[in-house]
Amino acid sequence: MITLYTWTTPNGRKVPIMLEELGLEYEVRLVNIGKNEQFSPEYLAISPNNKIPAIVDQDVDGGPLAIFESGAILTYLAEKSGRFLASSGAARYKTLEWLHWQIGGQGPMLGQLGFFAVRSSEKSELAIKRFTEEGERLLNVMEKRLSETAYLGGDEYSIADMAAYPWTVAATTFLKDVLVDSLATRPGMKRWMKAVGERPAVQRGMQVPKV
Ligand SMILES: N[C@@H](CCC(=O)N[C@@H](CS)C(=O)NCC(=O)O)C(=O)O
Repeated sequence: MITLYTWTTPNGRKVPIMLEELGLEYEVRLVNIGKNEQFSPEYLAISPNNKIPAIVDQDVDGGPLAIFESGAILTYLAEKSGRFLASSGAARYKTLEWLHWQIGGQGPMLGQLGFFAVRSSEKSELAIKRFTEEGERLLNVMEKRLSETAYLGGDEYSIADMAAYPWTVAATTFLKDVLVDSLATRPGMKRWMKAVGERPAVQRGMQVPKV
């Protein structure tokens, strides 16, 4: 059994998508980051960086294994199951490349844009300009890739797509007034959004957690 610690944010939805794709049994523990529950000593023992998501896999030789950072969790689950990440060769490293692009680029930059342009009551023109430009640049990088390949890692749907999907949804919904016309001007991304968004496991994962 896997325990998933999560909340209703794009980072929080990557792992439930993977767990749904794999059909693994899991239980959800809510970590309400709006109430600072990510700073509780119990949660910090599992996720020392005080962010969601995290998992605890009970079924591991030597005792339960706690993992934080969504990219590490997705890689762990892919290797545990042998699915959604090639075991070697170029396909493996292309998938890891785009997974790390998402974790280090798309997620944090769109997250900062959301903070400065939408959530913050104080509006810093410079910060909004910086993160809007960076957000647009990253979506253009993604568009170029998806105009050449079916999925981010290549021909196959993978953990890189699972990481990028919830943030691309955020770019086209929560951030729609900032990143205007995200999909209208990006046909590769539009096609990919449809293909990924139509997967039943993605639809179920995007509903987790229910609050
Ligand atoms: N690189 C981390 C980012 C996780 C992250 O930023 N989580 C946010 C929610 S989307 C969070 O827990 N924020 C709480 C806080 O900053 O205190 C990952 O991919 O897991």
